[in-house]
Amino acid sequence: QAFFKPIQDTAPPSPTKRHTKISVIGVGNVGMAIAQTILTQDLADELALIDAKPDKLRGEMLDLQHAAAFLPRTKIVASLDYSVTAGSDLCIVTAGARQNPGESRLNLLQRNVALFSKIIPPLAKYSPDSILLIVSNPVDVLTYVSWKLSGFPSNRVIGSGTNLDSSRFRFLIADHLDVNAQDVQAYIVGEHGDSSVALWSSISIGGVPVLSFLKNQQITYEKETLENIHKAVIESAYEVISLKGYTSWAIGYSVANLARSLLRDQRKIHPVSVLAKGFYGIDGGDVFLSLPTQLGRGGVLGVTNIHLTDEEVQRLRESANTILEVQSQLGV
Ligand code: 6V0
Repeated sequence: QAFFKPIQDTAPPSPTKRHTKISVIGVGNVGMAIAQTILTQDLADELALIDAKPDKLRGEMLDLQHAAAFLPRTKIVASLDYSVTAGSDLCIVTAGARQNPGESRLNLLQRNVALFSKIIPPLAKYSPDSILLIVSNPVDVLTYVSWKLSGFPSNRVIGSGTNLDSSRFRFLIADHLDVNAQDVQAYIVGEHGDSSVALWSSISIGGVPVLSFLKNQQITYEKETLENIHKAVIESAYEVISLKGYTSWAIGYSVANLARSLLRDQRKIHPVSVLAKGFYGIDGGDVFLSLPTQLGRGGVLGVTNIHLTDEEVQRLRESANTILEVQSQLGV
């Protein structure tokens, strides 16, 4: 029932072009912001959606499909059944209980671990070569849980971690100094949450290291100003949630940016949650937390070895211990 009639001697389609497939698990505020950013940025040939609520799932699928006339061509499918995710290159997990106003991320844990034991095994079964990208909170512990449940090598299990915190950080520094956030190199590492660590020593703008520049110019930079910026980053999520009920746009862009680095082999450095054992003196056990990591088609390509001050190393280890302590109560 071809609409067009082929011209004479048409060769069969070449099988060489790779078909890129992304699955998004959970079509809530976060999953849909990610899905729509993936579509507008033309990152996949096929997008599969999964959720536990059939009406919501079908409604969201149709709503996205109806935008086809305005978007790069992407096949959009949705189902309650995980077979729809088969052959994914990247599985992004956003399903979960939502963080309530004032609720700490760690409180969400027990609810979400039970849920993940139903989500990760079928994903791993249908897409055994995929990269898992975990977004649900508490993201570091759930990335560890996903690593255990999937049996995947650790280079293919990544948490979105402090990628979002770092972009909030870059925005606030840029705003404070009136520069473009894209010119600000700055990392927040460690736990995505209250014990995250701001790496002040490595901040640079347009290649100029900020702290040593200020010292050379004998500008006294009040430590308090710096700490307030980090505090504002930590409070950002709570503030947005208390104002609009959830966060969505920034996490949507930040996860689509990770998807691009992974699937398009960008080899860019992102602060994301990876198996951190053995780095920066973290040796207390298997723990996932965010470190500046190079991402490409193979997943985690490596962790960068940036210089940290003694205080930053100390804080990073404390961040690791906070997560390990929670993990020890899980029995996963
Ligand atoms: P939401 O809008 O409540 O969406 C969650 C979705 O998951 C809903 O559509 C549910 O129906 C679905 N769901 C629940 N159980 C299942 C299941 N077993 N299988 C499939 N789907 C299921 O929440 P929202 O989208 O706002 O947040 C999702 C998660 O992302 C939460 O855990 C947030 O805390 C987390 N975030 C993580 C961020 C990060 O930087 N890592 C940032 C923002 C939010």
